[in-house]
Amino acid sequence: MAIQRKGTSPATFDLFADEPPQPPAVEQIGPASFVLRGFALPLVDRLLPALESVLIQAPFRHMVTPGGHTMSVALSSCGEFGWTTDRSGYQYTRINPQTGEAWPAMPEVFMELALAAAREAGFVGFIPDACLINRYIPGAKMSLHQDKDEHGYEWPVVSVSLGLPAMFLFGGHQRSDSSQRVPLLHGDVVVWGGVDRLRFHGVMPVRQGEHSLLGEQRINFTFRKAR
Ligand code: MD6
Ligand code: FE
Repeated sequence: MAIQRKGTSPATFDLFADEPPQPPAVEQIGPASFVLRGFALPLVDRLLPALESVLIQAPFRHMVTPGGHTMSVALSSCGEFGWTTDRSGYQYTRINPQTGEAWPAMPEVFMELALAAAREAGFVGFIPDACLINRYIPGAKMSLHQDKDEHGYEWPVVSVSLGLPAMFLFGGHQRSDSSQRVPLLHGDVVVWGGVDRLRFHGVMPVRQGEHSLLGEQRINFTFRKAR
């Protein structure tokens, strides 16, 4: 007599019986905010060498906030504008203050990913002019903040997660509003805009771990239209 797996009927042959249930590829986390699960995975082979060449020209460094705190996240940028912070405030600049040179051009594969993700979330025609690159080592975090240093908010932010997992906090329009916890994995892309564009958000301290491609770190790209 054949052994029946629990829950499988003898009359049907379930092709996917051995697969764990898969979460939906697109999760909506706000009226105009979406998590595109694994969306960046097909491009990872091209993203990583492109990232390396950007980092040779504009190495990661820890910046200081206007309040005088050194960020636990290390930053770099590429594209026409780079995001910087120092004691005088946050701003987008054309020149990397660290090197005195223009920020590295946005690699084609970065642009390709940002456009495709924005389109998938309904933001057709998004052309970012800034890509902030964040590196989290275990323990690094990003406190709740709003992305509001751009000149306008008509375009979304596209955020790509690579490497170690992280718990993204997605809050409301007031700092004191409660936050949803959204786990982000290697290859996930978050797109938000419209009525959600100015919602508070942050990242909980990244947990110790080793990613097969990126080692002990999480890398995040956030694409924006700064000007
Ligand atoms: C991060 N992300 O995921 C930090 N901002 O490492 C952000 O601050 C962020 O993911 C705006 C939109 C999406 C984001
Ligand atoms: Fe942000």
